[in-house]
Amino acid sequence: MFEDMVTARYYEERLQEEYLEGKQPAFDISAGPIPGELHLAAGQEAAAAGVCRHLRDSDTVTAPHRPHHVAIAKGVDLKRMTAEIFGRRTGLSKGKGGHMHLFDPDVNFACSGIIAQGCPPAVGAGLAATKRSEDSVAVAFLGEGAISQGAFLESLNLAAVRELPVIFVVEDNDWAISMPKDRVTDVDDGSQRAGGFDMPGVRVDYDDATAVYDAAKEAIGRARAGNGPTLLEVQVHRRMGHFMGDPESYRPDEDKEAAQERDSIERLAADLRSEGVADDDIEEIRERARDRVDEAIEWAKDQPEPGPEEAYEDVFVNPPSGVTTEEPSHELAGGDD
Ligand SMILES: Cc1ncc(C[n+]2csc(CCOP(=O)(O)OP(=O)(O)O)c2C)c(N)n1
Ligand SMILES: [Mg+2]
Repeated sequence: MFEDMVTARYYEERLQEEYLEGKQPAFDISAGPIPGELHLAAGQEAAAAGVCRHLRDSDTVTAPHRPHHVAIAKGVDLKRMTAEIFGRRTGLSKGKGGHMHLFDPDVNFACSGIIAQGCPPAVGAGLAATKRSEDSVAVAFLGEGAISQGAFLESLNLAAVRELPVIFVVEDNDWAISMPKDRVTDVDDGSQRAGGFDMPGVRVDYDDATAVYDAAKEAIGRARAGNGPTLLEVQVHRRMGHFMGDPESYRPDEDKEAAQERDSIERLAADLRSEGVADDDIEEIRERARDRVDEAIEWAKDQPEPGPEEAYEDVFVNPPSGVTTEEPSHELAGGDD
């Protein structure tokens, strides 16, 4: 878990540097080697690490728009994921998806920029496992801002009614972009949603990887044994803005400071030390993580970009409606003009 967490944190620190290249001083979101939005998960690593430690490659995980820590903990290929984020041809989605659309069928991982969108496919994966008499499980990660979405509530219902092996993991970082939780949800504890569907609801109040691990062990064991779904909420902390470049002018300073003060990585490091793990061994894990990340980023930056003609490949409609490869016809366009 510690290695997954430090890998995710360092990975995102490196992505930040790459992302900012060429975007400043006026913050041009389309400039630089990683154009578009970038949502970082610093402060949320414990949720992913504690849950995914119990998973096999054959288990399915869906994640939302803040996916890197989950993808890393699920074992997504780091090089191909990085190439995807840089928009390169060898990326997981051939460079067409970017950081919010990482798909890795080798380890059954998918994510989406549409919040709560991962819930129905996770229920589908759970249903498929049941029909095939396999003991695979599916885990849908989502933010607390998505717990009133229809897709989430309908997924809870179907998973409960069919007793499917699905675990819904809510990462409660208290914010949905600039919207504090208490302005959009009346319950403090999102796991209470489970009660309405007659499924267990569990909340881990602190972003302690070990506590998440214990709670997830029970939920995943339950699902694997054919005893149905669980809703697990984990209190995490958003150490950064909603996306890179977010000035966070809406966020009280005390809240920002509180998020900086509690760091689940340092907490786990302290736990490891108290269990007798030597400082050198902890440092070795950090170094191995840094080397792996640096190598993935260097590799990805060397990869070719897709050609314009590849835009029409791997799409449902080809060519997309209204697009033709033929030269425009002047006659059709209106005679002499
Ligand atoms: C269905 C849908 N509505 C709105 C958005 C725009 N949007 C992107 S992120 C976000 C807030 C998400 O908050 P939360 O679920 O708490 O996740 P967090 O960003 O805190 O990780 C919104 C509203 C979206 N992506 N999808
Ligand atoms: Mg949130």
